[in-house]
Amino acid sequence: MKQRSFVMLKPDAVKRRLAGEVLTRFEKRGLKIIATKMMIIDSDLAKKHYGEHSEKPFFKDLVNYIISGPVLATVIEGEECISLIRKMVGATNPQEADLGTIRGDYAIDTGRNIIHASDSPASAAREISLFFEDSEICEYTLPDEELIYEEP
Ligand code: IDP
Repeated sequence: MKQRSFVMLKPDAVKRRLAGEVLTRFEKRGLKIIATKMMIIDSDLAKKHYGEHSEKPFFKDLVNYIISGPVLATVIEGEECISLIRKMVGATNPQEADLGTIRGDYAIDTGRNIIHASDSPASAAREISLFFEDSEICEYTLPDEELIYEEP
């Protein structure tokens, strides 16, 4: 089933000039970028985005981290792409992330793990609508879909 995931390159990824390299991984996998924008999140949006963690001891640091510089908010589309992207991203703690995953290759600390990706269809829908208007999402067909999918 075709899905959309919300992916965000966090400020450490942008400042470390890793954003292009990470997005390239998704493109090379065959996934389709259908929206992207650089923005500096305000703390209201950060608190909404990470609302499920509001009672956690790291919440304040997490919000401060995510508003500390520009992020690249992105929507990616593809078959079953929510779990596929989570696999590509790797474990929350980069020390536990497999080599070959984004966090396993580029990050060391949980609190500087460079990327966010939706963990379920419900989170994806919520996060996409927090960050994007419908008019900012581009619907288009990739010319090589039959090379990526058995049944495009
Ligand atoms: P996820 O990003 O892999 O989905 P979540 O558990 O949803 O992981 O946590 C959201 C973000 O909060 C993590 O990506 C990480 O930046 C931060 N975080 C999670 N646990 C900790 C922690 O124990 N210390 C510091 N930051 C944490």
